[in-house]
Amino acid sequence: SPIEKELSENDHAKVWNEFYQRIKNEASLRTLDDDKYKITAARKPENRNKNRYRDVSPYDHSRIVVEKGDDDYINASLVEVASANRKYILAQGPLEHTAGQFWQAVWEQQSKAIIMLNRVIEKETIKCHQYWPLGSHQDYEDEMLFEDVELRVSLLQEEEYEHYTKRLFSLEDMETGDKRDVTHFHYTTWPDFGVPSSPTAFLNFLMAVRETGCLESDCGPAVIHCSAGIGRSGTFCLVDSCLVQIERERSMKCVDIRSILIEMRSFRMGLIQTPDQLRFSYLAVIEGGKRILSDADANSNIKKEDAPPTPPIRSSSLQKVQLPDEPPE
Ligand code: PTR
Ligand code: PTR
Ligand code: PTR
Repeated sequence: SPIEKELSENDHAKVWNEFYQRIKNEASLRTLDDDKYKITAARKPENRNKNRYRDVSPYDHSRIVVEKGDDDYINASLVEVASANRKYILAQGPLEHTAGQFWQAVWEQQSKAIIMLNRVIEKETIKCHQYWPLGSHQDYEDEMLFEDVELRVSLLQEEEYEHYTKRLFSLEDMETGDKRDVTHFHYTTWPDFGVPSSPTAFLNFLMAVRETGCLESDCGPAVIHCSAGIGRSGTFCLVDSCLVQIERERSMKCVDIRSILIEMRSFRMGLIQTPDQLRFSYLAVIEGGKRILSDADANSNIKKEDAPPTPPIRSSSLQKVQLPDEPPE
């Protein structure tokens, strides 16, 4: 396929760096000096301390506007890939004082899942606020209140796998009593400015995310974040969108990784931060594409027996029951 050819040519000539720079330049030719790509909300004095990094801001045209309260700003962007019929919300890792707005965005946008691709501490630095409850099995509370937006987040369930942890939260609007479940998919072994340990490890994660339906267009867009919400988050969305195209075309011939990345970069800056993350995207699209096409093949003959799902390393269910005389666990 053309993408395998491009991968091996770039490998052979050792030109990933140049290849990546060219895509970046092409994307910035679009966004530079074009009035459509203004960044004003992020730079307002009252919003400056809501950005984790000074150089990573949402464009006005695609920023997520928070409806509730007077403060509508959050460092998050709606990224639309029309050719794959996908929408994603890419966000920075919440800061302590923006965690309420973050959950409010999840609530208002009707997201079914949050996909987190970083760890709270990386290279001995805090890269994201601990914005969800850790649960009583770790001697922590199993719920958190965000008074500024009147939301309660409760941890109901947790399953730990080799490369990720899956959690189930209940999100409650304390004003109305309405509740909704939100799944947390937390990939725990992807270093910043790096790549996952293998395409297979990443694809297993992506397939687990897809299985819940949270990336489909019949619910709100999933919220995807890392620390800045551009490098790892961009890689995740690029691979997913390319795989949607392969599924639809039933072929790897038509997928154009470059132009999808350029399209995505017009909704949020900086998506994919290193040449190696771009190369990894090719590897994952190729391996994932082959999996999808061979599954489709097998299904058209005889119904292939499903491989048994990998059991979690650790799993716990937290039932919060109201027992007036019992201290909480
Ligand atoms: N900003 C540079 C880049 O984009 O590659 C360099 C950089 C690399 C900055 C790593 C920070 C890095 O991670 P940490 O903040 O954890 O040292
Ligand atoms: N200026 C920051 C830096 O270079 O360290 C911004 C930044 C941080 C950019 C992390 C990307 C980062 O990676 P990710 O988007 O994967 O969290
Ligand atoms: N990590 C980056 C840095 O500090 O160098 C932050 C950054 C983010 C830089 C986006 C540039 C960005 O846009 P682009 O990737 O298109 O150059």
